[in-house]
Amino acid sequence: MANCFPFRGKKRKKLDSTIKFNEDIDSWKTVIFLYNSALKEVNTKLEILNDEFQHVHQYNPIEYFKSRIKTPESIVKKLKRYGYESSIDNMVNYVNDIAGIRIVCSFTSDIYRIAEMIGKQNDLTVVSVKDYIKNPKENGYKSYHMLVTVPIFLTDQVVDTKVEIQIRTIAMDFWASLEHKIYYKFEGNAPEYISRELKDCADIVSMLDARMLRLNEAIIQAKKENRDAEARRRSMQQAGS
Ligand code: 0O2
Repeated sequence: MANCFPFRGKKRKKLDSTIKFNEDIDSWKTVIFLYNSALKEVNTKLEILNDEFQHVHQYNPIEYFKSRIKTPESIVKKLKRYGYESSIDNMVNYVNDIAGIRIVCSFTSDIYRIAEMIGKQNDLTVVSVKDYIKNPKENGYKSYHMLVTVPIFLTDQVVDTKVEIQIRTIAMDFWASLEHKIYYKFEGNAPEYISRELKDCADIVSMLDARMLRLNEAIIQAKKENRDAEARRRSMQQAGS
């Protein structure tokens, strides 16, 4: 799909080759500039998609979304964990979530709706998907991750830049945010009973999500029945007058 995109004669490059080219100047700044630009592009797309959805269906699938650039410390930690030296080349090639966007929505069904809308954007390339909702992690973590690339149009070239999009419900986000803090407090070595408690909480969160989804479906159905009953009442009134 990437090759179909029109780049008006500009050379299309991957981020690592751009960095080599700029190594003498200020490669760190160049990289961060590209990731920031990629976040701006995807943020705008999400705003437009959400507004359009509201306009067409009178419903916002996205509660809110936020973006961030990974801190240098966190990048170095991840490279170390993967067994790579800390270099700009390695960070661009092996750390996929330097530019990250987290989308929080109300219901699990919204997650797949949003993922589908993102997948249909012609100028985004979906590189990979990790569905931790269908396949939760052992600790109970649930979320839908999409790794996409977005073309950044510079004056003389187009650079495909990676953005990791995480999509989850409010309840999943609540659990993940607390688990993240606890994980960092124990640097990954939380006592067994704490991990067990966290997993129990993840199960409660999943149950809550399922109940809220069923409740929402029941509300939609009840509203539809009310509308239908009102329409029948009106047409009987008209027939009688
Ligand atoms: P931070 O501080 O949030 O940035 P990959 O190289 O992409 O195959 P990676 O990066 O582990 O391997 O991929 P994955 O599984 O997509 O995880 C990326 C991010 O998802 C993490 O980034 C977290 O934000 C989130 N995440 C993944 N697993 C968990 C989990 O068990 N608990 C919580 N709370 N979040 C999780 P970082 O760099 O770990 O952290």
